[in-house]
Amino acid sequence: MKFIDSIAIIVRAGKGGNGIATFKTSKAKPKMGPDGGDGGKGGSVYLTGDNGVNTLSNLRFKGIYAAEDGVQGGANGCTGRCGKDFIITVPVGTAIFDAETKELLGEVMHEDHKVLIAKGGQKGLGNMHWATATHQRPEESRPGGKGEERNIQLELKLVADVGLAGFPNAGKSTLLSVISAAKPKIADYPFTTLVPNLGVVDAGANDGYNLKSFVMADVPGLIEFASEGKGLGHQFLKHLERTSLITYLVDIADEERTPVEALQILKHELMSFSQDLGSKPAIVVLNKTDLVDADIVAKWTAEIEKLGHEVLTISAVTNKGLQALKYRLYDLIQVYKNQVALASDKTEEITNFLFDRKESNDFLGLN
Ligand SMILES: Nc1nc2c(ncn2[C@@H]2O[C@H](COP(=O)(O)OP(=O)(O)OP(=O)(O)O)[C@@H](O)[C@H]2O)c(=O)[nH]1
Ligand SMILES: [Mg+2]
Repeated sequence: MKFIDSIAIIVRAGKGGNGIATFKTSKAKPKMGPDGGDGGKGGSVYLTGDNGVNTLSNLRFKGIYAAEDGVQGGANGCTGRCGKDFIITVPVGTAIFDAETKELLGEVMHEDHKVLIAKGGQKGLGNMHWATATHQRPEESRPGGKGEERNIQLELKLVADVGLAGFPNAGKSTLLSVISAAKPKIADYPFTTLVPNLGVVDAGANDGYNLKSFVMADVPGLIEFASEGKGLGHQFLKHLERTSLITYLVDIADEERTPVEALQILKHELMSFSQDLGSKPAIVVLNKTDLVDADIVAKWTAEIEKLGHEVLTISAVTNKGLQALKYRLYDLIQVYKNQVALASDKTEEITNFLFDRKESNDFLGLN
């Protein structure tokens, strides 16, 4: 399936059903009171998160997503049926922007998280509401309200625990394919990977209860000046932003640059893209150790450690060092998540602010 991580759509909520002005009728008493019923509320449009979906591709077939209108009220005080909501399923991690103002309207944060993006019109009121002792045959009724319509831009940032940052051909896809069930394309030439791949890595049920797993993202290879838009890396660097941990995957046998040079360029690109991304917790993994002697591995491990990085050495092809890597990544993710949990009150506040503001605007009729 084609991978799409940015798409503009129109969402249209249903109009509220009109209230009507009718009167009870009886042959014996022709002048009876009002019985016009209310209309039904218009359906709203929501986005909801689904962990099983990881692209916005299915939204490209249709430009307008419309919920149903509410039905008009009836005589005898009958209320019209409410319009059905329209629910659009998107990947977790989809951010919603107003396409015109670019304002961030909300974000789909987790599975089943439902975000209102176009509120259905209010129901109309029947003439029964206007009846008073001195106004017994009201002709008034209120039409249903208009449903909201918005042009929205959806932007997907994949949610993974670990992101692989490396030059083309470093072995990122190979690594993902040997430690998860993902089957990305692997080849002996640069830029094999054109779209991000996610894989669930099972680090082993070593506490006897919990399955210790995490999600790893293999993104297309980065090159120097990727942060300025060169190569394919730029448009995918944003996917690394949401990961807890960056793994710099470096080809120790690369003839074009030393592991230290490779690491410095990669770090520079991440930092130039965003300071947040560049200062994320990270480890360095030296790959393809099967192609060089042990003293070379020891030398570059020491050089990179001197720069203050934790280093692990692997061979994705011979499986050397993979179990140690899985355990270490799992543990580091837990450390990171605990730190985030401690700071999470603040995060909650920011998210709630976005939704509260939207909801209160709805309530006040400002949207
Ligand atoms: N000898 C050896 N070769 C490896 C190892 N890991 C990967 N390779 C080879 O390196 C080449 C590139 O591997 P990929 O996994 O496609 O590299 P990538 O980083 O995903 O590359 P892009 O998708 O282009 O960014 C393939 O020919 C792999 O077989 C390793 O540990 N040892
Ligand atoms: Mg690849």
